[in-house]
Amino acid sequence: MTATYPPAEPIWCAGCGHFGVQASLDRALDTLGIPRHETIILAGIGCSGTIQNNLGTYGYHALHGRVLPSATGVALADPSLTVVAAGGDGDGYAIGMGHLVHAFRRNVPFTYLVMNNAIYGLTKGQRSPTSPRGEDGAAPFDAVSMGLSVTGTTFVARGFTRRSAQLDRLTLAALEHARSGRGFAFLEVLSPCVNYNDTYPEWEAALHDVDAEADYNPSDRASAFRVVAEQAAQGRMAVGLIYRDDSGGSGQATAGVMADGRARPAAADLDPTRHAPVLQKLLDRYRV
Ligand SMILES: Cc1ncc(C[n+]2csc(CCOP(=O)(O)OP(=O)(O)O)c2C)c(N)n1
Ligand code: SF4
Ligand SMILES: [Mg+2]
Repeated sequence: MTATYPPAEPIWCAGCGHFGVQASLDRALDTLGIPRHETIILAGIGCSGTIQNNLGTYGYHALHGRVLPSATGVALADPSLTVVAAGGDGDGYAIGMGHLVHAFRRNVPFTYLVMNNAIYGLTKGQRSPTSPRGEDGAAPFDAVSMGLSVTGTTFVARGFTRRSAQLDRLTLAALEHARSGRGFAFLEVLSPCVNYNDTYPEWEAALHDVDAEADYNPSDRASAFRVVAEQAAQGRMAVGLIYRDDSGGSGQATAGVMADGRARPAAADLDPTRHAPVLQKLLDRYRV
């Protein structure tokens, strides 16, 4: 028997930025004609970690900070699916930070949407790694700079929920990058928490839009890094399509082959029953 579930109503506070992220993702799936039953959203823990209930796709609620290894497994096991990982700055940049570095390195093709509100929203407003320098003296973490610094990174973008037209374009570009097999598409969305950290006005004033720069070249990693660093030194944040490497193969999604021509791990290799005899042999060593 097959059970289907109607999309849930979002549980977010009125005015929460996460509505904008969801709306852009909803529109991007429609624009690209991606059926909901061929899409899976895996989400972390937090207010952001409920988006997977709302769009009529498959959904998976990962352990706190573990959305990226879960999404990596799904993307490798079934390359025909559109795989979207989603979560907050707390989930992705604190407990989940180690996985983010390796997701950039491995460049497995799926999209990662981080709803950055510089706070732990669900647990009522504790500081997160992107909170401004506070009493503890810790500097805020910038995932865009980190992503640019990892060899193997192929897509880095940042949007703002209040700039919905740009966010629509970036979400589309991220999905297309991942779905064409080019690799891991990282899109951080500045998504204010109106309840505990209403940053709408200050972020609006601090943005530097690289998409509006006539001579900005998103395929030039070194100059992308320089622009992001220069803006950060002035207390500003670069938004837009910051870096995209299109050189990875044909970009055509094929079930068995990655963009660079290497074979994907076959679904059969991931079948646990194939490895049952080996596992049994290992377990037998501990028999008393
Ligand atoms: C292992 C574990 N540690 C801590 C928590 C408590 N907790 C729940 S959500 C959360 C952080 C949420 O912040 P963020 O990822 O930024 O999402 P937001 O609510 O801001 O969208 C934490 C620490 C938990 N659920 N599990
Ligand atoms: S507490 Fe903040 S992050 Fe959570 S739903 Fe409300 S506005 Fe959004
Ligand atoms: Mg948060």
